[in-house]
Amino acid sequence: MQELGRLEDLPADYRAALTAQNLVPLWPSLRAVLPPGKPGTRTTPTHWSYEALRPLLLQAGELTPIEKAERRVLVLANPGHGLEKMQASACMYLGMQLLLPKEWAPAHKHTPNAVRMIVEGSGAYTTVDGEKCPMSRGDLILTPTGLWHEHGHDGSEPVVWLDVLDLPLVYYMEASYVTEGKAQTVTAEAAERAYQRGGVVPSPVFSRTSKAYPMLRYPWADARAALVALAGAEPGIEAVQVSYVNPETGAPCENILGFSALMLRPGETLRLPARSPAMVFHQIEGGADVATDSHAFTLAEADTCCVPGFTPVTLKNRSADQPAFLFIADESPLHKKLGLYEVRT
Ligand code: GTQ
Repeated sequence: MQELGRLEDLPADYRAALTAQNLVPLWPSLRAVLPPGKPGTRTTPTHWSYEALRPLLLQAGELTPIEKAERRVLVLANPGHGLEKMQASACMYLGMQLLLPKEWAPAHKHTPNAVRMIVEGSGAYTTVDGEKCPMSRGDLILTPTGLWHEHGHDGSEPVVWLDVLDLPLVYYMEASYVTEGKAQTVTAEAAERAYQRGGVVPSPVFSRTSKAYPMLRYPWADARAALVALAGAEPGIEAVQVSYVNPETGAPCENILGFSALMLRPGETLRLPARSPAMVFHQIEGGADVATDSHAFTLAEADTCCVPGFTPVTLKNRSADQPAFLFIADESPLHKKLGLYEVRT
């Protein structure tokens, strides 16, 4: 590829004249913004050990009362982007949030979409759009763009969950903001929720819901049972994976990020081809090794890691006799909507 002229090749007075008129020559930066063959990725494969971060999160509970935090979160920041950017990847934000018994994280709504993957504890709940969603290990709870949400805790032990937001993208778009609100009136308990499963959806008097987000809580017991059943029904299937979808449309459950659960069968090694979106893996049960050509991570239960796009990944279940379960978040709905999605085999 042709080497292009550098900024230093230009006379200083010419450069100053450009700057004075808010003009920039393209050619010194052309190869940086359009690198040949494959994008440059700031996202560095990064691993966060739950065992290592947990004491620091609990310490945050002693150091900062909930009133002074609103959301008591330690952000899982990717050093490749700079920690202060609070990004796991270009479009994904990850945070570990702590709520102590009797605490309340007040109602708000915001433009970024969020989900929570519950990591430990019981007795806490998130109320989303009036629907009270109890939190147990492995549950996925959506708080999509524009829906009111608040977190409460009636139990006796600390509750921790992983927040996944498309905040970096929405912030970059200069579209990120929050609206504060009053405590919501609970209109439905998720235990009695209308949307229990895909395939059969509520349609009273033959009319279907107009809600953009009909299902807000995806209990782990259901997703796990679906994975175990899939593994049993299709022993030859390439990957035992289920996606979290909108039960009305079958589309990804949120607009920008995609979420799925993967079961690695005992002793299984799964090779994922390079795809354009970045990915996050969170270990729900068991232990998996996650490897790229440059990094290798040993995930213990509740550990989280991220991998940039355009990177083949190998996942290996370390147990020869127990399945391992991973929660996966990625940027694929965004890439597909923008026509940028690529798989390289
Ligand atoms: O729980 O609403 O990690 O608004 C970041 C922003 C969690 C939340 C985060 C938020 C929340």
